[in-house]
Amino acid sequence: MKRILLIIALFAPICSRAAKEIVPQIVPAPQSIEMTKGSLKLKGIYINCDPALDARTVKAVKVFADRLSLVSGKTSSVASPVGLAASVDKGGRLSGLYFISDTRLAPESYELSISKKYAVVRVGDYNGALYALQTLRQMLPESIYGSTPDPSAKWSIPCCEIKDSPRFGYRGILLDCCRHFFSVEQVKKVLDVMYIFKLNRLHWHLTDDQGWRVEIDKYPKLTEIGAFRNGTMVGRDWDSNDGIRHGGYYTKEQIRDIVSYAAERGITVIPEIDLPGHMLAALASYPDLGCAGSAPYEVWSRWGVSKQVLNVGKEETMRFLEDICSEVAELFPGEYFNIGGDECPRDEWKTDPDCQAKIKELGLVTDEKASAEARLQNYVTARMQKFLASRGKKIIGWDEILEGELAEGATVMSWRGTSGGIKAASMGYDVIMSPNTYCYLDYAQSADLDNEPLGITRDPKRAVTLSKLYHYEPYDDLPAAAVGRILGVQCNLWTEYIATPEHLEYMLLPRLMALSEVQWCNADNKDYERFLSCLSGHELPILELLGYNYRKLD
Ligand code: TNX
Repeated sequence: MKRILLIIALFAPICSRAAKEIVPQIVPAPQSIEMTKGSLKLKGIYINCDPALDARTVKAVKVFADRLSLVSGKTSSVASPVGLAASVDKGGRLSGLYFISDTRLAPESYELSISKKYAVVRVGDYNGALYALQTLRQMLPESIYGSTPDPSAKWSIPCCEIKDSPRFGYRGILLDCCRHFFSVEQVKKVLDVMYIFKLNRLHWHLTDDQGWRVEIDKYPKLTEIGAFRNGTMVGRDWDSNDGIRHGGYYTKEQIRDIVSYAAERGITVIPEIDLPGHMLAALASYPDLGCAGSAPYEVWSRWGVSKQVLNVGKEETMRFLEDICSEVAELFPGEYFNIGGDECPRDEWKTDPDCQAKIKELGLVTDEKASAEARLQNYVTARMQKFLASRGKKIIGWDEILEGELAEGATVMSWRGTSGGIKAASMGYDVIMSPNTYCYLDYAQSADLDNEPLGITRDPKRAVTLSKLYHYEPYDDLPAAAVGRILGVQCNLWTEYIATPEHLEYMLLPRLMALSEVQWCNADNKDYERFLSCLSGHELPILELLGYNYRKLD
């Protein structure tokens, strides 16, 4: 007996290490994964596509097969639409990979059944297929992400059964290209890394006080004038200006290119035209749309909230907004349109004759619930909501749109902590949780601010560490009846202090991976230790290979 115990004691560490080694390091962790014995070779194989799969899916499978052939040094080919009979070994047995359309599966979900001879991949829809491919990639050696042949690597995947689907349908990142402009290539690089970690919404912040970034045919000055600023404040010195002209914008053609690049990766791009505040770049371009006594205007060189605001009492201004949104809506095929609505200073409205006349005309009053000016903003929101509905879009707005009375059917993005989201969900509105307390990627990644790049907040308590973000639970403090209203979670990458691609990636990574588990995994399927070991063992080397800058783990 003693000897048996001794043998067990001697071998247990080896066995558990061996067992650990074969558990694939997948982020975000699949909902369920059951390991079985052995592995399946993925070198020089046939990948069989069910004829029921659509052309896009087959194309994505081919992209995978081509990359696999390149790096493994042996051709793997896709048989389609020949169907399931295509690939059998000499003994007539199934072999290779079988991609099967299974419409019983929920949107974006997939199942992988991997045995020593073959694997069956069931996919519910296009995104499900993409995510199955991403999971397969993460089960392979890191060099699958590169384009350098690596024939001596172990081109096989462990036998297992995976059933996977996301917790939330909305899994987003906001990218602010206004405070600093980023090239089309850089936006695509962000989309690429979102795709690896199964994010599916890019909230693209395209207009702000510091720059207008989208070409509008009817109002060319928005990009001639509004897309450039004469310098930027330096560090935290509000009265300084580096004197360097900064700016840029995306042509409609570039936007279409980005939208289709994203769609190929299962990502919907949602534009944000931030209104009626954050509009200095537009006012600098069309000063007639401002409030009485407010001019002159210039595209802002500082951060913060400008007091200068659109004159929404004028019908001309409302038509301007509608025309812009109409052109922008045409560029983005998704169902949502973000109209901003945050941090709108309403002081100028208090004294502007047009705004006051509008308040009177609409019979808006100030009472204990809201000011007449807050209600004027509600009127703008409701009007834009109606207009965009006529263009087939639903609106999303920041939680300020809740002040006063919000029209039904709007989705609220909760940024000032979680309370706005909890309130909105309890009132029956759809909500996207994006609290600055957990989800602000412009906040430092450590409380040790001296060793982090200069950022928007100087308070170490507000740091959004990897662990803090990882442990965010969007259902906390939410009444049970409101749970179904949470569409998902988003992190925001504001770029006041982020001017270069390297810094942008440093702020994004690896926090994007922690976010991916908040968005994808059920609460009981999260495990910070497992997550960290995946990062250091597999995911960070992938980022390295792909040439991303990222913050090293503590
Ligand atoms: C608040 S979040 C903003 C942004 C800033 C950000 C800086 C939101 C709706 N408005 O305009 O960039 O804080 O952290």
